Amino acid sequence: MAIATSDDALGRGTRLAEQGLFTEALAAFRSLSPGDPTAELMEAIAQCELMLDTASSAHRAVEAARQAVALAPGATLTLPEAQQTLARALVSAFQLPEAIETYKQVLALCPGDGEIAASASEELSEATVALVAHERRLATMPKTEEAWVARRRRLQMRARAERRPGWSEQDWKAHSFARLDLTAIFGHCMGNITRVDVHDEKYTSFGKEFQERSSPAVICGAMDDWRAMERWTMEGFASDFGHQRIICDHRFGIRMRFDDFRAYMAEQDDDTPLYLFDHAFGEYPSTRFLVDQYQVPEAFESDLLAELGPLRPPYRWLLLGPRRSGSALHKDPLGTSAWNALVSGKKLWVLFPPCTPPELLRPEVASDFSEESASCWFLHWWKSARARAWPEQFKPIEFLQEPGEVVFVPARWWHAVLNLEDSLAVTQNFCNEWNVADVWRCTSATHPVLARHFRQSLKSQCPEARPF
Ligand SMILES: O=C(O)CCC(=O)C(=O)O
Ligand SMILES: [Fe+2]
Repeated sequence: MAIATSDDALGRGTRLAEQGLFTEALAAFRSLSPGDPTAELMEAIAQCELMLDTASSAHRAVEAARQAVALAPGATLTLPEAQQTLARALVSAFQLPEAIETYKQVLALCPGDGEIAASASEELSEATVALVAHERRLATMPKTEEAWVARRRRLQMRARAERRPGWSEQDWKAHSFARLDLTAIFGHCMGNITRVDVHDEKYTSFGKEFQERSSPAVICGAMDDWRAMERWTMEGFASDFGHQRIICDHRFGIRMRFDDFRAYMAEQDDDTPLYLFDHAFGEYPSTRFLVDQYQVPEAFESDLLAELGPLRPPYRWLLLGPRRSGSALHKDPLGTSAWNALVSGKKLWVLFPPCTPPELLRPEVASDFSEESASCWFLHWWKSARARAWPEQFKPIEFLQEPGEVVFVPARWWHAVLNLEDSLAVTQNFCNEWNVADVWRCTSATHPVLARHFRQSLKSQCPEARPF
């Protein structure tokens, strides 16, 4: 049996880091650090933490870099190199005066025009500019707790006004939904969805059984190994990217700092609260690590739209919403299917077959409820409509989604979702061999430019799939 040596772990960590798998690389490096904290190892840890680029990883990078400096010079690491990593970590952690001091030490250690001196002096100028900007920003920040609360309140009001421009403060609470116990109202639902465990034989034919037949299903067990399941918490997010402005609702151009949205979630008692739908979380430097903390379930790995690269319309969203928020009745865009994985909370889902006439899916007579409010649809209509004798071909599917469960929504199915508890989920829309005809039909009808690129990419990717 091979015995793992520290060299193995170091080599494995380095390889993982080279592939961009910084969290995994850190796990390999950290397995060594208590016993053998060499300067090189602490430097490697600091650099990986810096690549993660979150607030908490910046602080861990500072700590590791300080140790590297204390241990330097190592066999392959010089003191100026270790100091420079420390200075970079201090910049990331916004400890700018200390970073500037450290850059000056680097320059004192290696005067001249070597590579380190050149980059350190450039970074020193950047840090000096950043310090001025930071101090200017600090000067405009509220000075007291009260001023912070007032600022937050102002931002929340602005976001709500952008979302529903005509609504007064009373309109947001007109139905007093906040007083209702949603779980008591909807806890006993039809529950008529098929559940498939990834360990069951049935999962091996999920494509033929569910995707080809366009049958919704819930997949269990696909999220068991997701790091998201333990790491995605409100506290963790706040410490990693509380300052990050995220997209709350791109249709209305609403953006908010994560911390402000978190405070809104905790404080609000709106009937139909704001719901965070961010499709750029894979791109902001401070949140892109989230993409490595979940895996696309095996049944949905193939994605014919992936080849479109930057031309691809938004396709993955981080969903965070307080109880009573949700998605009003809709079909997903461009004939795509979707998977929706719940990390925490509870969601109530209702789905109707694609051919269900839309007029069957809302009140017959005009009522004062807002069309695109999920809570109004559920509480003013679905609560009683669910008891109807539904024609067999339009029979709805209604169920509760629990954490760890992935919902499969086939192309063109109507669906509405209500968060019964504060809920955090990730969802992706996709196109594979089972729904490529739907995607082609929708795309070519409404997005000619995209359709042209899609056609080209389909021809080269899978010449056998010819929906056109
Ligand atoms: O609110 C939800 O979880 C459902 C989201 C959804 O249906 C969508 O993004 O298309
Ligand atoms: Fe949807």
